[in-house]
Amino acid sequence: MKFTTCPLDCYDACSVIYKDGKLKGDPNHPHTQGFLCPSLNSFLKQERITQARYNGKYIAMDEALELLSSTFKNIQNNKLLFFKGSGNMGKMQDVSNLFFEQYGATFTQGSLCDGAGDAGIVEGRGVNLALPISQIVKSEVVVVWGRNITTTNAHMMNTIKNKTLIVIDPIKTKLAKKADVHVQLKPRSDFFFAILLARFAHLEEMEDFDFISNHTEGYEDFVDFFQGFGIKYLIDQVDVSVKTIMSSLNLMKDAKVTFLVGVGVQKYLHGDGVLRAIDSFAAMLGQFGKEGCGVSYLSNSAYGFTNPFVSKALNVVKPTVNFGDYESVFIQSANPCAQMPESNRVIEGLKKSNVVVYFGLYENESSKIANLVIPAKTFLEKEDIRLSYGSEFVGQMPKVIESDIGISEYALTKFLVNSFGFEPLKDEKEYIQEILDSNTTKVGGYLQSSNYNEIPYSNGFYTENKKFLFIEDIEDEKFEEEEGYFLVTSKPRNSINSQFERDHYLYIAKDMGYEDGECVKVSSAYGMVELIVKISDDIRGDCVKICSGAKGLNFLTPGQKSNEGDSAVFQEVKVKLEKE
Ligand SMILES: Nc1nc2c(c(=O)[nH]1)N[C@H]1C(S)=C(S)[C@@H](COP(=O)(O)OP(=O)(O)OC[C@H]3O[C@@H](n4cnc5c(=O)[nH]c(N)nc54)[C@H](O)[C@@H]3O)O[C@H]1N2
Ligand SMILES: Nc1nc2c(c(=O)[nH]1)N[C@H]1C(S)=C(S)[C@@H](COP(=O)(O)OP(=O)(O)OC[C@H]3O[C@@H](n4cnc5c(=O)[nH]c(N)nc54)[C@H](O)[C@@H]3O)O[C@H]1N2
Ligand code: SF4
Ligand SMILES: [Mo]
Repeated sequence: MKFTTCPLDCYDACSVIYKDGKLKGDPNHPHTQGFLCPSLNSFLKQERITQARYNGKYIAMDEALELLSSTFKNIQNNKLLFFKGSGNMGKMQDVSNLFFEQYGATFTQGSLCDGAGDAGIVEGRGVNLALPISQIVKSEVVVVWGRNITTTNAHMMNTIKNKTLIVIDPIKTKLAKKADVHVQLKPRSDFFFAILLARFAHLEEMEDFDFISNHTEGYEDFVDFFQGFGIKYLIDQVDVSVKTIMSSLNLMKDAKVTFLVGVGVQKYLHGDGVLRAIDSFAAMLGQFGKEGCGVSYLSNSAYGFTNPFVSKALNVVKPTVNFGDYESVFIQSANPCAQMPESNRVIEGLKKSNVVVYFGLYENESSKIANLVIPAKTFLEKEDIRLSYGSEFVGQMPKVIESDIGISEYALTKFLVNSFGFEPLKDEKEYIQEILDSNTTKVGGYLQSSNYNEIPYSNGFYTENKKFLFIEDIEDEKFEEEEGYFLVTSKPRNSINSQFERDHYLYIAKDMGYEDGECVKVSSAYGMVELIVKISDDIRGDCVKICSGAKGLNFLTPGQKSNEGDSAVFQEVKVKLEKE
């Protein structure tokens, strides 16, 4: 029996036992408590790439590595793009930085995921810390805001059991059905909803003036700012009843509230403003730095840890990168042909690049387009460690099995630095130890980030004057007038983005003129895809839902970046439907 940690891009970072060729949950872990989700349960069954190939011809790993090295020796250094995704959250994924930086390759900055919201949090708090599970347990009211806990963060369900629950989501999710109040607002209206809550909280005198005067700055400007929005205007924007708004606010009165916010609220140009408005509402109620309260988003898990792989390379913005500008593109742990926005542009760009290298586990849209395919090792076959963006826990990931298939990121990087005569790598365990030693504490037999030895922000915020800065401005390009359905593109139950069992349906409300099983053409200003309809009782009539990982989905989405945070804005688009 050996212990490891799930490597997948997920809030939970489950503690895992590998025994007799099987993966099982670790029943003793205080947060993840023994069960695994459908994705990790299908990990060992998933067909993987077993052999390297070049232009369709199978080759030995040695040959693949020589080809890689000679390709890189024959191009201009800044014409090599290093593109890394989030197929595996292990810290050793970043060891490749050490080669690509010395080589002079171009890196990407920004995010396809949580970057816009993160930027908004940093503006107000200085550093984006998670709320430890140990604090969420102590809260009385939980507000789940644009996060689909039962699907994407399943182990949180235990933590929030028996608490008063408010869900804010345009979809009636499984959790929304169990909630005390479900605010089924219009997509893209969360900024207005946060402002509405602040307006009503002010009228109801719910402010914590002690907290406001000691720990924040700009409250008066915030009041002026939210009072600048008329109540009727705000209610029209969010499209929910006053009764629903008031019942959610009343539940928060004099309670310890935790807000669990997900990426759903910020896949828009103004995503930073949404998170900052949510934070500002929580701050006026004094819900920071105390027991049992706070706002938790996908946090900066690396805060406080040493990063032996930090890179000062030239960066281009990730969601808008033009692959066609590079002679060679090295894709690691990513499937950009499916997961980047504006697939037409991505695929055209990659076709212009002379040598596309795909370094991954599975065949997908990106491995198909690649010239050189190099199989990776799985998390079970290499040394690693992972942090969690959803909790305080740190997971060790020692090698638990030997395998002849694939190569690890460490071994590939070692080959390249040696082949180029660059500074040699340290032993891989040394890097892992360095990360561990920098910021971990053992609590109840499990490692956690030392940042959480105290309640986050209890000693002040991480801004210059240690105070929280309220929002007082928003840049919000309106697209409401545009015709069509809002595109809600959230996470599927049985896959992690494009890995495992992908969900390819178009979900739409009934009585919209479509039937189950029907094929429809979905189009936007960026492209078109044909999908099969599934009627759902859980969706507002003004939206359709297509899960992340659905084939062709990102032909519909805009290759733009958010106002702040260099993040993708997958939902900044409306779509039209046409019958076949
Ligand atoms: N099973 C599974 N788990 C996963 C993943 C997966 O693919 N599958 N992916 C992982 C990754 S990469 C991430 S980043 C996390 C993300 O996990 P979550 O933060 O849960 O993100 P999403 O599923 O994208 O969206 C969450 C919710 O936001 C709602 N939503 C959409 N638009 C809006 C809006 O405008 N306002 C509001 N209030 N809500 C809105 C959606 O209906 C959905 O219920 O999950 C991780 N966990
Ligand atoms: N429309 C729409 N698009 C989205 C999203 C959305 O909600 N809607 N979500 C966005 C978000 S939040 C995210 S995080 C991105 C995710 O997008 P990606 O980062 O592209 O993630 P995946 O689709 O999971 O593909 C990861 C790849 O990593 C490879 N891999 C897995 N483990 C390893 C390993 O150990 N080593 C190596 N070398 N490779 C490995 C696998 O082969 C897999 O194909 O997608 C974004 N795209
Ligand atoms: S994907 Fe998430 S829920 Fe599933 S096993 Fe991994 S960490 Fe746990
Ligand atoms: Mo993500």
